[in-house]
Amino acid sequence: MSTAPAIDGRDALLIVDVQNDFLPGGALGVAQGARIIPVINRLQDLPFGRIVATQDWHPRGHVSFMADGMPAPDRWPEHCVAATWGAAFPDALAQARIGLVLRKGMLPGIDSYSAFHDNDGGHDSGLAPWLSACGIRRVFVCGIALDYCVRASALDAAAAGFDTFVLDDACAAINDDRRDAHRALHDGGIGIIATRDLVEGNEAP
Ligand code: VGL
Ligand code: ZN
Repeated sequence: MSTAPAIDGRDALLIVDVQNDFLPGGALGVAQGARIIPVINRLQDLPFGRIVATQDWHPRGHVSFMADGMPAPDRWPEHCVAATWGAAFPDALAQARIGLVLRKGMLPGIDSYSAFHDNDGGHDSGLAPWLSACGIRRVFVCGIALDYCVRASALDAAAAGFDTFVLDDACAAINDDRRDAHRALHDGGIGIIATRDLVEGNEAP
């Protein structure tokens, strides 16, 4: 059990890819997707200094889309095409406190699971220096998918020097078995915590 860290202005919440296409009814809908939205809304009531939301935002014909419906590693059904309904935030997601929306996966030939850079390690998004300039020390990550974009973003946040936590119950996973993702996060020095602990830890006595 991790202790619940008290949240203040030096903490950031990173909401990864909570978009219609990753929710039930979307092109790459993840079953648990709808359940995490009220949890993420509750998290946004904590006194984070910055709340950042990413959007997977692909051009038509993006390299990550399966050709001829052929399954392959890192190939997916067409999803989150820029400026379509599937790429939009769901109406149920609270958006008033989101201070930065960061779009990724926009280049046709390379995918970007992480909010920090593309899958080849290039094209730094500028997120790490921006968070540092805002005085952020710790990053709390939630969203979709735990085993892809949440995992990659959390590992990069830790690699950039932020104390990093993943809110496990505020994440939806593509694979039902979360063990690989948890192991990778743990090996990256990332704390895996529950939203309930964080919220309770921040309630006035
Ligand atoms: C994601 C697969 C393809 C994600 C994005 O947000 O985890 N997964 N594009
Ligand atoms: Zn994608």
